[in-house]
Amino acid sequence: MTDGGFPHVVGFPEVGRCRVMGVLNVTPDSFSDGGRYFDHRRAIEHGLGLLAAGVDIVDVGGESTRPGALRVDPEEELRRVLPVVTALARDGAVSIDTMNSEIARRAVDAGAVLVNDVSGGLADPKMASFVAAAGVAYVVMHWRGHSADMQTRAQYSDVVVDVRRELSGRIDAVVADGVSPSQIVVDPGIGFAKKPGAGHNWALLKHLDAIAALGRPVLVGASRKAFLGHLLEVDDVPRPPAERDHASAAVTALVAAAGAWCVRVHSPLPDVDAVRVAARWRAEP
Ligand code: PMM
Repeated sequence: MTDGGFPHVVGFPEVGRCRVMGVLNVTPDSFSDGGRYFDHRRAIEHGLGLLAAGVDIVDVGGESTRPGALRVDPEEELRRVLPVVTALARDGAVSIDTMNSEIARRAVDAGAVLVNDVSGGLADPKMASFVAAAGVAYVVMHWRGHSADMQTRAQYSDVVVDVRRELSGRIDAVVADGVSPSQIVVDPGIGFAKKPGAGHNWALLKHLDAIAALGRPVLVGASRKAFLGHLLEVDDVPRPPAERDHASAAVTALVAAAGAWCVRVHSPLPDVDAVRVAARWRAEP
């Protein structure tokens, strides 16, 4: 089954365009939005605002994965995300951004329809079997280790070939644990063990077709990341995260035109229009 040229993913009806996922980090220390939504009431308000702006999915996360970040205690992660997932799932599609199968289970019980696991099942050996049993969509991202020291692992002979091979291995592993291919969305992991100045992220974005050739839909999370700050720097000073949204929307237009299934973004208004432009662009013979 296809979705306007996009492979079908369980639980996601056809929309004929790249989807937009709005980021909702319920953390005190995210690089991109600096703890603005740490309070539950503000987080829920922001999530409703994302839905009103036209996002297809709100991605709720309670653990910062910025380079150098330390792990959060699971009790605390649950305390951060559960009330927010519960409230927002009444109004729209919610995904849970977690590497912990117990957090994923509680979020799915509360109405989340997608598990977004930046570790691609590597951080918690129980994640894939949970996702298999739950039957929900599952984002498998390229990951080489926890944020505390991930940038030391940004060594590639050919970043596109290496990321594709490692993602292929993760697909095989989670399918061996019972996940159906129709649940899987793959993600090249922009900024995760990828050096902003080394061109790793640009190579992956430009050659998204190599990732799509794995046979599963592709999600791209480039919004506000350091490689954009690096591109837009002035006098060796990177552009700050909150001033990277125009560049983020440009990436959205390009990857959506190249066939991405979903983009994960912070400030979605331009992206919501950009994916429609890209769909029309793709429809033109
Ligand atoms: N990036 C971040 C967090 N979660 N999930 C997926 N699937 N892909 C990503 O690229 C990704 C992610 C880190 O960015 P943030 O701190 O702005 O949320």
